[in-house]
Amino acid sequence: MTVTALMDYAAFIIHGFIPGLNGQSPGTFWMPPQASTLAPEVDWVFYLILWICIFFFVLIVALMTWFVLHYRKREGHAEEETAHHSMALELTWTIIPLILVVLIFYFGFKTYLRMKVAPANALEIYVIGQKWNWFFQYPNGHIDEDLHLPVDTPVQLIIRSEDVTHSLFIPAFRIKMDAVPGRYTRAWVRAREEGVFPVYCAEYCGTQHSDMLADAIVHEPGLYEVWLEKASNLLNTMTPVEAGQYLVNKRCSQCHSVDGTADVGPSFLGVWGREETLADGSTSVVEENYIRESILEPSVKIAAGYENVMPSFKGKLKEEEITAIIEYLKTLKKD
Ligand code: HEC
Ligand SMILES: [Cu+2]
Repeated sequence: MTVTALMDYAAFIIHGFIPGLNGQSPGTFWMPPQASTLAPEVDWVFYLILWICIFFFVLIVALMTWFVLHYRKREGHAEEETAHHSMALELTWTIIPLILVVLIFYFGFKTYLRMKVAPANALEIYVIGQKWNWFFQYPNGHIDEDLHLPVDTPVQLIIRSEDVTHSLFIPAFRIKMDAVPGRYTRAWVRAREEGVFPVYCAEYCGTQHSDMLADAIVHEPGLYEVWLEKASNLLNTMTPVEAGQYLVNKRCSQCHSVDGTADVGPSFLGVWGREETLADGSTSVVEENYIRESILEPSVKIAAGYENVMPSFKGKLKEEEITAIIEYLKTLKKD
């Protein structure tokens, strides 16, 4: 590593300590980009607390070290009388921290309120957490695996879970909100810049938790509508086999491979027409109805050797989409 590279690296790290410097930046060593209007505010409170902590850490450790050295027990030094009470000191170290915590509360609460209350005209998008995928449902009913949103527009996310507790985490937007079964939670965002930002699940929700990823895609003005129109009519622009492949890639591939390797679920390679042994010892031929039932009511027939962990896609895949998946599975023949 050259000296300049080291210096660039140091500057990158230090840069991350100074609020305000990273306005429209690609992020710092410490922080993701500030892609939402609330991000700079959140970071400001974070840096305020960080700098107060750094200041007192240095002050306290320095004083402590100095006291230990200065007042250590030595030859020829009589033991000193300990002071019992100092009104001035007591007041100082009560009033200064009081002012500091009131300030932290003031800025923290102000930002918290702004995060809680979305503008009334916000675009509403439903977010569904399900082992182990995020789904986003748009106002026209279209369900997608990624969060698409227009730039500079308030978007209200209404979040729920189909199974266990998940947590919608979009670092670039400074959003982290639990998806709790049996209730709705909310978060909102106004994206500042176009781009693609990662979406995570921040609540450990089972074996594939770390694969519960999606993209937040911020579109430039006008292009969100174009995308929504196109995505909603996917089946009109592709052949069923192409659409089926697309859907399997997006929704099934974290559990089902198409190359013969068994994953959480059986591979789709050669699945069509196979005589499947079920957990109760009976057999069933894999044809249209078997696949449709597997997708809508996965716990009715369990393939032997596998756990009953496949989520139901009822309401998440249209009948035409299920047909498209079936058409695609038919093409995955073992040769
Ligand atoms: C969370 C993991 C997971 C996801 C996501 C998932 N599956 Fe499954 N799937 C399984 C498991 C595990 C089994 C075996 C147990 C059972 O039969 O329910 C299975 C079984 C199946 C079967 C029966 C296969 C056989 O050989 O009997 C079909 C068909 C199927 N899944 C289709 C799909 C489709 C289509 C999707 C995407 C729309 C999908 N699955 C998404 C886990 C998953
Ligand atoms: Cu999760």
